[in-house]
Amino acid sequence: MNRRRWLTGAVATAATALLAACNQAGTRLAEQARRMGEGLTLRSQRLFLPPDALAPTYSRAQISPDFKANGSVDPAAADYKALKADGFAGYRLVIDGLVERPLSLSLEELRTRPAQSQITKHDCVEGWTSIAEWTGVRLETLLDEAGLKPQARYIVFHCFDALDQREDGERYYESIDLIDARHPQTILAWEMNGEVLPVPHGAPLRLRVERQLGYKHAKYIKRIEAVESFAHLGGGKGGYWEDRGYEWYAGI
Ligand SMILES: Nc1nc2c(c(=O)[nH]1)N[C@H]1C(S)=C(S)[C@@H](COP(=O)(O)O)O[C@H]1N2
Ligand SMILES: [Mo]
Repeated sequence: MNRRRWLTGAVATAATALLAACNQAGTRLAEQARRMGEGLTLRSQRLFLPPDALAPTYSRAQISPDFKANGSVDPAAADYKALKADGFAGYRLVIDGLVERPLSLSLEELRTRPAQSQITKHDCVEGWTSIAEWTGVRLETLLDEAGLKPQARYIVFHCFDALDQREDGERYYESIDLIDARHPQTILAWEMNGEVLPVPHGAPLRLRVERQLGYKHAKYIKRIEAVESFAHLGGGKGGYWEDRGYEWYAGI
């Protein structure tokens, strides 16, 4: 009897402590659950989808007449404005970090690489979608030209724009793993719907990473860096919005 009472009491105490811990750490638990959810999405997509599984593509007739421009639509940064004033003639895409041969390519040079076009649906976390045709070079083509070092695990995109439009504001950045970087639909696009990529949509060069949500599709790309870890960049979470709570893996 004593033993049973002691046990009941012990269980009750443990339950109370657990509840208190739960209440106190409610947000922490929610955060862990979110992380687990993200891990599950990443792992299940990586497990069940072949690395090359393609995002759906659409017909020209399905292209949205009014593709929304979102986030930065006209970067105020001085370096960007100077390049824009000149029609991006002085633009150079830098590819460096953990590569054997760092690259610096003008738009003209980029256009000599094999280009591909794809008509895909853009899916923004804010709840809208739009379809457009994108043309550019596969990211893999450029990464192979630069030659990834064996330690390279992620590809980081450094952008010209700061969302607060301040010169010293934190510039947008994003990162993806090598599976998405080498995916056949992952391209650096310089054309949208057969026209030169417009400034609101990321001129002169933007990423299309078709199996992930809109915020992963870095616009206004200035530099591409191969890294082993993104812990040292920005807030350490791998992207501008990730540093503010969004998931790093935004698989659709
Ligand atoms: N450099 C940069 N890239 C960015 C953003 C941004 O603000 N800056 N916004 C992201 C978000 S949230 C979305 S939905 C898409 C919007 O692309 P769009 O303007 O072509 O619709 O760009 C993404 N890439
Ligand atoms: Mo978005």
